[in-house]
Amino acid sequence: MGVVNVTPDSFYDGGRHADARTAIEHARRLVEEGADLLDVGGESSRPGADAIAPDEELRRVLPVLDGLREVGVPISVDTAKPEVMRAVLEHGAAMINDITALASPGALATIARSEAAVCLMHMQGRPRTMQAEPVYADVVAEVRDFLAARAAACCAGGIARERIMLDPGFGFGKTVDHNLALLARLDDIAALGFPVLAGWSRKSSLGRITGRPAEDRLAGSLAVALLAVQRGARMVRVHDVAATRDALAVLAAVESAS
Ligand code: HH2
Repeated sequence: MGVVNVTPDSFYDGGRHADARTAIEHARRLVEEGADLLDVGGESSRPGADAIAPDEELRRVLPVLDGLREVGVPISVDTAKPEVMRAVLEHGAAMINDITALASPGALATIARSEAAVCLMHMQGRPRTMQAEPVYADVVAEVRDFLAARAAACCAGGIARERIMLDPGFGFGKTVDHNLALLARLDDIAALGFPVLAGWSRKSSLGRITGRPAEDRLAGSLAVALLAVQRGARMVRVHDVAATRDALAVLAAVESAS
């Protein structure tokens, strides 16, 4: 899953493709590099980020969706707002990636009425304050139980199992130790029986581990992509598609030899 942030303030690529034309060019490049799916986002969810109005989010995202109709891969939209979901589904989005796991009133029903896929992500708190002091008794069990409950609510609300994927939400209300515990035991989340998405690309936990700024976290991001797939992730959400594909091709070659 290649990341296309149409924002001025995303933590890594904020402002790099904030207008529709450059975002579309960037998205096409990610597809040429081998992305199977694109995740278009109009609102940053980095720690400390303020929410934006639905109108502004749509102003950013809709022209990009319209420009990507013929891009050849499905488009996911990263949003938590039902009014944004409704509009992007009409503009061809095939999946909604919701960092709040369809918590907003009306969000679940909106997806149930559509044929779209949905990614349900775990987050403790909200982006403005989530990194202040995240606390868990058992992070893996709590995240697993939350995702299981949200998936069950979606199924009960009319969203077929096959349309659902789960994401533990690395970096969303989690310390480095929480993120590492979730990565080490990602197979516990995969055991719920839904495809798992993992998003570590260039995140600050990698900065804590390697001492490097976001621009220099490619090697760390590739290492985590491999580890996540080895532990059961079916999809990785990344900024660097070509390099990630190469790393995963090596992993696949080794696994088919063993
Ligand atoms: N991470 C980010 C945003 N959306 N969605 C899912 N499902 N999983 C993630 O790990 C995830 C996500 C944050 O990364 P990015 O989009 O690059 O930054 P920003 O939120 O600052 O736009």
